[in-house]
Amino acid sequence: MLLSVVIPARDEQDCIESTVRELAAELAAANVPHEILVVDDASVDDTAATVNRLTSSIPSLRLLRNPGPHGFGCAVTFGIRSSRGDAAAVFMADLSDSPKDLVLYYRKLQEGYECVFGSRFIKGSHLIDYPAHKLILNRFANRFIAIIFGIRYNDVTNAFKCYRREVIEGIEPLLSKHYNLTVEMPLKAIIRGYSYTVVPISWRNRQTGVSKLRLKEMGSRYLFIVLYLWLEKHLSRGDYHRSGLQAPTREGRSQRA
Ligand SMILES: Nc1nc2c(ncn2[C@@H]2O[C@H](COP(=O)(O)OP(=O)(O)O)[C@@H](O)[C@H]2O)c(=O)[nH]1
Ligand SMILES: [Mg+2]
Repeated sequence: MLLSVVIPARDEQDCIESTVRELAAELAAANVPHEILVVDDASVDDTAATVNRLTSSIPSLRLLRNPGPHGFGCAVTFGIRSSRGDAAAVFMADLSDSPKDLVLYYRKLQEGYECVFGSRFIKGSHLIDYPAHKLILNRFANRFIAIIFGIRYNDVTNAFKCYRREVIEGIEPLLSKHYNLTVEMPLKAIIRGYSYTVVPISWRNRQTGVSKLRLKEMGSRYLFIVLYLWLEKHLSRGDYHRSGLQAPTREGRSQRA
């Protein structure tokens, strides 16, 4: 099973090399067949040149350039659609996520799960230097999502997750152009009926560079996608569920096709 690791990167020249090297080494040591796709998104620094240089020594590495429109969601979607793996994981360029946890994700896929989601807020997880204001907003947003969707999973908003190919195809079309994609992908997979498991993961704040997340610009976009998916779950009568169409019968009632 080939694993595609999609890394969106904008202006990450100071960390992209160590991220790619650590990731490639860990996956190789664990014998995980993989490709690493760094999606550069109009970086104005040396991100693309650095990745380009690394491709000669790391054969599993590919540099993709998102032609635009730009944004986190557009870049990840472009990377996922260009990937060739039987499964794809989204991984951050700033090495906030742990390559060891990605190996754990892969093992869970091998057990048969269709999605593997990490949580930074369960027994066994580690959280290092999470900014306090983000943590408060994060816990509020995840609580809200868990309540309105009736799920127990408490870290929907984190991007670092893994999906089998059938899930990636089943959650199209992806609508989010920005960070709200981090919520669209897992929530859609859940409400469309794909199986998932949750494992404890570690997360540490970036050591170099600056955060690109602008919460003020993203708040309404997060709410848009959450409400959109809530409407899909409650009003679409299963039209987008993996189990297929609910064809209307002559009496006007629905039945599973
Ligand atoms: N391709 C692309 N990547 C982005 C964009 N914005 C952020 N990223 C990447 O998304 C990841 C998470 O961004 P980051 O700034 O660390 O957000 P934070 O961890 O929430 O503070 C990093 O790998 C960034 O390089 C973008 O517009 N395009
Ligand atoms: Mg980060």
